[in-house]
Amino acid sequence: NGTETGKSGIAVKVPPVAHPLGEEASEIASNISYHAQYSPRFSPFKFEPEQAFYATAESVRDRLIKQWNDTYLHYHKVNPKQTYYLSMEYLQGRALTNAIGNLDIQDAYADALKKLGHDLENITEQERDAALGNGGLGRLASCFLDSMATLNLPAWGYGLRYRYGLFKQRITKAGQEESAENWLEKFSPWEVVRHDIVFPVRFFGQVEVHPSGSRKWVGGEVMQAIAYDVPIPGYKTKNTNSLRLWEAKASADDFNLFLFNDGQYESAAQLHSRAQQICAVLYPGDATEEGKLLRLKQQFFLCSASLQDIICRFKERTSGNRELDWLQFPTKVAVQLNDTHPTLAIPELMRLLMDDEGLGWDEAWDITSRTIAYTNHTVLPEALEKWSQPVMWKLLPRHMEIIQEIDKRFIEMVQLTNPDLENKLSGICILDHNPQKPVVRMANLCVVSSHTVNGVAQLHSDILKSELFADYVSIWPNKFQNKTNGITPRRWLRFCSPELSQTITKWLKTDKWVTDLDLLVNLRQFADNEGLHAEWESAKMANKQSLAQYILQVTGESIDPNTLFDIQVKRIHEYKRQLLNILYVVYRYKKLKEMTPEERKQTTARTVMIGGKAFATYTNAKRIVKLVNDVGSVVNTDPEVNSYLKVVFVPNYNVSVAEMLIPGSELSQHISTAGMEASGTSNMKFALNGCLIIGTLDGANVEIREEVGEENFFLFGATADEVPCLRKERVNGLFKPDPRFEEAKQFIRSRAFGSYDYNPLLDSLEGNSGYGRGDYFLVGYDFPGYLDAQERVDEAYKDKKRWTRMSIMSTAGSGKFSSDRTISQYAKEIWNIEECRVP
Ligand code: B1N
Repeated sequence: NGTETGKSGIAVKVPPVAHPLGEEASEIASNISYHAQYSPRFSPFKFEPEQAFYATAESVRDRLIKQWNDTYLHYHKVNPKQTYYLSMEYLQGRALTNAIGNLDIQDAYADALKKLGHDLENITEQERDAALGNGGLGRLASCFLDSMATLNLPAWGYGLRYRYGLFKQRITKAGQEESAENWLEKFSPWEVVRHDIVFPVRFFGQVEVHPSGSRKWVGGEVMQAIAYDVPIPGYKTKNTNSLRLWEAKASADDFNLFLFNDGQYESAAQLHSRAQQICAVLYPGDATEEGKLLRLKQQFFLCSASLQDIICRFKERTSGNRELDWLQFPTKVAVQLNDTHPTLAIPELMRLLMDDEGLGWDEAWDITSRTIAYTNHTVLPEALEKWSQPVMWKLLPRHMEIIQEIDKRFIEMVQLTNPDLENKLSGICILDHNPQKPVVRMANLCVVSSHTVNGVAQLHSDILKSELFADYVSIWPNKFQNKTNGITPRRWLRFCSPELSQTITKWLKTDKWVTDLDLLVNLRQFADNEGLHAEWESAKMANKQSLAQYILQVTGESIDPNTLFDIQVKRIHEYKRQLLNILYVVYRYKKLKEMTPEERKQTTARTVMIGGKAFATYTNAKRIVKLVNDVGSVVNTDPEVNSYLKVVFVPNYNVSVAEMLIPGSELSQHISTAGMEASGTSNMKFALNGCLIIGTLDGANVEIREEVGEENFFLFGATADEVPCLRKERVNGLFKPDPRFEEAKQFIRSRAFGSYDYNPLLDSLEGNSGYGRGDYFLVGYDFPGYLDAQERVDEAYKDKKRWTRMSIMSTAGSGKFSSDRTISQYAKEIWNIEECRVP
């Protein structure tokens, strides 16, 4: 099997040359061997899983590069209108399974690796997650890239190549501990550095006025942006798009040899180390002024490099021997801003068009506002970006002039066309001149400058129109749209749950659902079919067993696959109400303790899994993490109860952990205070995998419930339009808490789960005012309804047939939530781009 014993007596792997395999598999095996030997990154003659992973990835990359180059050339030749998705975050996760699956060569790769003494599944687990994002917004960007390639759309992503991704989470006695996620520690086999794609990006400096009246930004500090490209293959298509990630470097002449030879090593390389700071980490802490400035620099760096590149490509593709027609720009380029984080693309495009290309204001404004569109992802006031005017003047003086001018013209326009809005102007204009804290309101700049603004689920888009952006609707009634989020069915069903996928394909008699997810509705006709039930249950059980295996491995806790697997995984945030979940677990535990052994046997045994990262400085979120772990320590070691209830905190939740959890889930919790979760996307992944949802009428839950049927959704809680009134009632002391809610809190206060002081956390659910106090998130109000919904869950689970039917109906109703549907709608209704298939 290619193993020889070397002189040292150490077994070394010598990859074989010829294989008794199918032609494709043997070609693959020799290609993997070739990379192991001739793309050396490790000591020779080592071919352990890690080396096998890198060699396999490089071999897959070889195949991708051919079609990647073809795609580039094809787009260049056809010159279609192209979309550029600007995002500060991408949560790509692992790429190997996805690439092999999209290329449709799983079997050949599995065979080839077997011959080389390895197991494909085991090899794929060697890959580090690319975690260049925080949560839903970053993962959405990655799902979108997958759909854009699968739909053969000319569309690229632009982002930053962070050296350290989202922190790694470890759970200790003290709770969550963070450490740097060094995903590039070895190297990434997927990125290709383009040494010829380099653009200068300026910071600070001043504006120079020429006698002609034209203005130019000069001086300051200039960094170089260098492109790292990642291939984005589509599913069973040649089209392979690019995710272009920028890295900052100083130019060679910025190294001061004179200072260095004088022994002043740090000063000599000062610009180099400042350049390294820019892409060092995802979301630098913004508690300090330095942190805020660095984040702003990152945002501008992304915008400036990307737009220079886009303009360059426009010139290359369009001009030929004709003279450039700038008015064609919006017919060739669509730029989508993923939230306000890349807002500086607006003044930067204006600047490039006016100061570098010599266009006038009106022309530049026309081009910019026809090119750019903006997606809003949140209505939470603390997440709406506002940048200090003095900081912006210092870092980006020319952009501030432009923003001022946009604001001035907007105000004049409103006064002329909508005089009735005069008293609203101070709220909708861009610059807030509050003398205490003058700021630039980025969302306002986006709305004013974009041709289209969209929310990410119907309810969220309605709230944007009726509340956050209400005053703009009377100015531009047609600017606002909804684009309900979606998820890629490849990663989130086809590849993460091969067993269930096979069952679906067998019963639908086609695998076309992988790219046409609406076909899943055809499962409905078999919802009561015993044959399907048996296969469905066995696929879910296999996934539950793998999940139990995984939990044992990462937590040491053994969980029983015959219990109800109940999961809540997402960033820890008070509005997502993990606290509601754990308070109910505490209540359930207390009731179990009070029961007789006979009574306990009548209950539905559950394993509650909760996972997610808390922002490092978010105290209450970290307290919630600690509480879940403390409750787990007590419940799981209580022999009276632990066969009926277990509580597990799943550490370091990320994309690849999600791929393990979601297929094994039966119930998942999406229980945010109504009106606060813009959409949610894990709700879609769970539903697609036949997991039932217990949830509120928030974000995309509303649409999921419509699609899967209300009888297949465990609904509870206040609605978004009731929330403001309920908050007022609390403030006025009109709220009477349910005794069961008091009982649960009291049980924790009694130190039943250890000596840690949870009073401050529980106090946030009491009192009567303030954000985060006075139970702003209405945990107390929704508690009784939640208990009731949980009882309905227990009842339903006791009837296995009924549960399996609900599970099938859940998958069958998930077709709408394919990101292919979402992206087709963006393409038609916002970007105006068409398929450009590589022949
Ligand atoms: O975007 C997701 C939605 O499904 C979620 O409901 C929403 O919460 C999420 C500042 C954000 N909104 N805002 C952010 C991310 C990073 C940051 O620095 C805000 N993330 C969301 C996809 O639409």
